[in-house]
Amino acid sequence: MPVTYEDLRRPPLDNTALTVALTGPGSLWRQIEVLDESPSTNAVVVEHARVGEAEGLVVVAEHQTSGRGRLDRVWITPPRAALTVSFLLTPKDVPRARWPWLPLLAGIAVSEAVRRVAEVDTELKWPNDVLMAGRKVAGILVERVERGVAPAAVVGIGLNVSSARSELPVPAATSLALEGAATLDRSVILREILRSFAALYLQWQEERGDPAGGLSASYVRRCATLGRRVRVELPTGKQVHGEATGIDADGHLQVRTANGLAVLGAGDVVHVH
Ligand code: BT5
Repeated sequence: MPVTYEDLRRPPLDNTALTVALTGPGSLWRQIEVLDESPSTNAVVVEHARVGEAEGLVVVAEHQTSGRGRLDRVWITPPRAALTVSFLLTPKDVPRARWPWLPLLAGIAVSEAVRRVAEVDTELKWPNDVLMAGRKVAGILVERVERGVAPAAVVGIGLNVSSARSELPVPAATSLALEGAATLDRSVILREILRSFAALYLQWQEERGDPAGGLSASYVRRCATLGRRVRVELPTGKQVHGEATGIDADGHLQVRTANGLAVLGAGDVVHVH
């Protein structure tokens, strides 16, 4: 295949280098697998989870051909222009009711990582969007796999890295390149996201899922949804209007409405201006 300018700007990920950097004694991450192409890294890791794979598997795709969003929506990224990664967790010490914190922890990890290595600020939109200048730079999808005694969670992150405006699927999307990031090195960014997530996850497990120990404050500080007037479109099709006032211990969004406090576990939030 001819080497084009595009290829040079978008070098492949090095599976061995990532493995050396991220796995080893004491690390949450046991195995890193970089696939050239995959329909969906979440689908791959869900399959592994179903057959009993242990915590700490990370699957990254250079190109995802049927990336999943929530509620049957799609996630579209060009080859090597984005990070598309999923990992397997089995949170043993955290009650199930607290698992909705997982996408929030992933959002904090992405935000911390891009701040540290790409030197840019992001805002989180509850529950699963990472925004830059009001546009979505990353999306998070957490799926739960029931498997007897040790249910698993698959956390998927899609982060637009070098995508040009014309390569983004919707006008409300952006990429690190478009927002002036200091690095577009996917390997560096991925390592930092995984390290950051592992530290947050360890703390969350140690605190048995109670976010009051500092995780809640970390999320709230970065969350653009709180204090805003919002319209939340629920999976049932209903809408809730009001002011987003807080996130509870289960990761649910609290909205003060004309009819009292609504506590929401899922939904699409629109920040109303
Ligand atoms: C999400 O869903 O934001 C979750 C996206 C998770 C993607 C990762 S990639 C690795 C792993 N493997 C997978 O198969 N999935 C995960 P949701 O909130 O439903 O947003 C989906 C909507 O975002 C779409 O309907 C589009 O409007 C928009 N969208 C699609 N591709 C996008 C992109 N590259 N950048 C920004 N927005 C996008």
